[in-house]
Amino acid sequence: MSFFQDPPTLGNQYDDDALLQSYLARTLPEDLRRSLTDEFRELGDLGGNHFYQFQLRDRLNEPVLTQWDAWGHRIDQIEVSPLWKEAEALSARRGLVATAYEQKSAELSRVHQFVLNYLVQPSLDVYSCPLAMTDGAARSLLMLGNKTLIDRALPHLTSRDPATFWTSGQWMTERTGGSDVGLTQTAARQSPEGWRLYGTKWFTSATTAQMALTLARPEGNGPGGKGLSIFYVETRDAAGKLNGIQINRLKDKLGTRKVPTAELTLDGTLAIPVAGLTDGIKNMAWMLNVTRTWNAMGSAWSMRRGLALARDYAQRRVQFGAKLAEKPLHVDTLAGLEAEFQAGFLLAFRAVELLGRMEAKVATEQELLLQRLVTPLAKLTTGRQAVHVTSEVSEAFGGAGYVEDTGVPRLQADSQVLSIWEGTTNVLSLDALRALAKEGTLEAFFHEVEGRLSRVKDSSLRPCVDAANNALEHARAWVTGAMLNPTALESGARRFSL
Ligand code: MFK
Ligand code: FAD
Repeated sequence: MSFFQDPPTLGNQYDDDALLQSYLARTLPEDLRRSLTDEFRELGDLGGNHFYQFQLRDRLNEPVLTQWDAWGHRIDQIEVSPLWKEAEALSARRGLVATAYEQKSAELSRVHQFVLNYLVQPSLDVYSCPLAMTDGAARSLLMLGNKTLIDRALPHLTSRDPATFWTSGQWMTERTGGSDVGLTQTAARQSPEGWRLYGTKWFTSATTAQMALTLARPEGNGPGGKGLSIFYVETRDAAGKLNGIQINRLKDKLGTRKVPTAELTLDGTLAIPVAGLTDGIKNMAWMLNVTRTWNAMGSAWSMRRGLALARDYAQRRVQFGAKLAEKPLHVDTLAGLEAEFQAGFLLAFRAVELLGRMEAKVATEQELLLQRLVTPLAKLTTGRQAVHVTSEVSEAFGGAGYVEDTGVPRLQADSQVLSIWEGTTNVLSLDALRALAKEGTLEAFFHEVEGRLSRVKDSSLRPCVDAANNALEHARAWVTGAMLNPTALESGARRFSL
């Protein structure tokens, strides 16, 4: 009889996740955890069943840009995939952004929000990208305090009604540089109708968004990030006409192929300064803080999805007379990946907890310093982990892991960007050093890690605790020594951060 391999399957992504459940038992007060369990289970079901199946069916659909209509009008319409359309409605209804702003779980609202996302996002083909930027825009508007723009946009960005929900873009990167954003060439000029922007944005991912926050240099301003201003842009007018924006083309990318990443020309785009006419990069940092936290969580949920599939497959695939799940070397390989994922999960959720405490205004001084440091560390560490783990997951499927319609290679291709966008590993290592330079941060960091190590009671973990303490001592000695030598500090930043 011919043999056909059973494909991997997923179950309820909440019920199946022992790590998540133990984390929630430790982190949420019992009453809160109980009150959220049904919601988590519903999202776990959507992530493991309906949307996972939808994702497999939707595999070949990609965004399509139509630049001209039949009669020669420039229209620049992007049609996204059916899965993305449903993901947008789901995001509003399930409060995938709103939960953080409603603050029903007080300082744990960010944990609440990111658990919802963790359970469903791996089946939504990187719809997390526009949501991350939407969340970042909402937080930026609130922190920058422009009341008119808050009144105008916040109800949309945090809406639970699909009919009124908006997403936001984040247009920073230009041809001159995505790391060195201070080189931005887009100019802002006054006109009778208000400020207008002229320039090219080289990577814009949420191109179907209703609004964006972007950077431009008001005429007469000096160079660098200080001479830039952060602007609010609505992409279309009430009639649906683009606001002085041309969508030149969609990028042909290795992964994130469902994300309509485009190149834009801004030619007289009406825009409103959000917070004065200088310090654009500094003001954009609120956005980066939130989107980098999303990135760290995105790495965690990508690793988790890969391992859930690989573990299930190991129960189904028989080689050399036994299931892979019974082959000691395969088990050891998956266990190593699981350990890496669990470390990334806990680091990402630590960044989430600190963000939530900061936003709820209950963070201590030490926690504020820690939050500034842990955000880039979590983003850069988990980004590299996700690239490694999802590559190993492909290998755990053998040849099937290289064949597109199994859905496995997509996970690897989509993860490759997690260490590039939102600041590369090197750029974030340097950012971590800048954070460390602030007085008290180093002490806050060591206090946090030492405190956690001292709470480990299980004696079988003693060797791990000793190794971690040694690494900590090594890091302390390196930072103290390297502080005296700027070149050593910069060239060693990545080794230190990872
Ligand atoms: C699941 C997936 C979710 C994610 C989806 C996302 C989709 C993709 C979207 C993107 O990729 S959007 C583009 C993201 N781009 C970046 O992340 C830029 C990477 N480059 C950097 O981060 C550079 O370090 C930076 C542009 C910030 C350096 O520019 P500068 O001109 O050298 O700025 P500088 O002097 O370091 O900082 C200027 C001010 O901002 C300083 O304040 P002061 O003026 O008071 O001294 C800094 O302290 C402050 N600042 C910079 N970075 C900060 C920050 N403050 C807080 N947090 C930060 N991270
Ligand atoms: P470069 O800055 O040229 O970096 C090249 C290399 O140099 C990297 O390895 C980097 O680590 C290294 N490097 C740079 N500076 C230093 C340094 N000082 N020391 C050591 N090493 C350094 N941008 C947006 O604004 N909005 C978006 O929506 C958006 N979407 C994106 C979607 C995708 C799929 C991708 C791939 C990118 C997107 N980006 C977006 C752009 C992204 O943020 C940038 O590509 C990224 O920040 C890197 O910038 P760059 O491409 O100019 O690389």
